[in-house]
Amino acid sequence: MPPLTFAPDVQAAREAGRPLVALESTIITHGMPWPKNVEMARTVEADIREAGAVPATIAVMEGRIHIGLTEPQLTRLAQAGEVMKLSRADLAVALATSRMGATTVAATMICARLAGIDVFATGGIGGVHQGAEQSFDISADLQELAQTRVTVVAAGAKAILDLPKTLEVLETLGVPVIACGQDAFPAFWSRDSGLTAPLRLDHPQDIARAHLMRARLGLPGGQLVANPIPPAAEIPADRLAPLIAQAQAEAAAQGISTKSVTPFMLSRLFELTEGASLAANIALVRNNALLAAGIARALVAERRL
Ligand code: PSU
Ligand code: MN
Repeated sequence: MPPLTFAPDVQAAREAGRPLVALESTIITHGMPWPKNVEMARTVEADIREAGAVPATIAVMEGRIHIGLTEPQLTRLAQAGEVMKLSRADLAVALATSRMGATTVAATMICARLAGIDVFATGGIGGVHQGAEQSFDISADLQELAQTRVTVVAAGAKAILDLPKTLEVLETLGVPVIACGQDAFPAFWSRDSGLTAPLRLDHPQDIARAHLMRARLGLPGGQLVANPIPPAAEIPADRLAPLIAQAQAEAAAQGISTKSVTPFMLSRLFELTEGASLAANIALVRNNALLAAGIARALVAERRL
């Protein structure tokens, strides 16, 4: 039996068959600075409730996978200095040794699946890093999408990544990449990466049906739903490009590698954009939470048919 602890409201939702949306915690501990991180987490949870679903923020504490955090747990996690960043490789070690850990997209998918939650909202997924032909830095998030049956709603992937290579790897792994509301694959802070997404579905009901169809076909793996940032919150790609290049050069000069690459790039960009990247980040996560709630509701309705 996996060591799962459900928050009381999540447990009640499970028993009543209400729609649930999983949320990751690495975005809180390694993706945004205190106290904006905890404010974002609370706001996104409230958004999901308002949209008629129940949020379940996932993290590892005291040897248990928590599916849904209480308010004190959320604050403790957001404020803690030493939190492990947990991907598939790290989950069991963190649990076995009772370390506090925040789940990435990959680990959140694993935990959501164990908890029977089909839909997960985040900001951006990990992908193929620029220079991966040298560094081999490809996020475990991509492989997880290929093997764990959870629909992940993200605003595409950041321009700190190599987006064409990220789409190529997803195609190789057989992961459906579905743009919502447009043909273009979105690039996190910008609505259009200049690349066309392989698939497009504009309605939560269709995304829910495709999720269920994968199960009927016996296909493992999830779906990546790429939801563009709202127009008002967008940051033009040409404003970010030189700042991304600068942060990348600093990362290389300082020998930043493996798990530290993404957090380093995120925090440097927050500094270099004087907080503008953070405001956009929060807007897009909220937007993804709303779409995820719609998909979760549609799944409940489809299963009742
Ligand atoms: N991209 C973002 N914000 C994030 C992350 C990615 O725009 O917070 C986090 C997510 O938790 C993602 C992880 O799963 O970073 C990927 O890390 P890595 O590249 O080390 O696999
Ligand atoms: Mn990596």
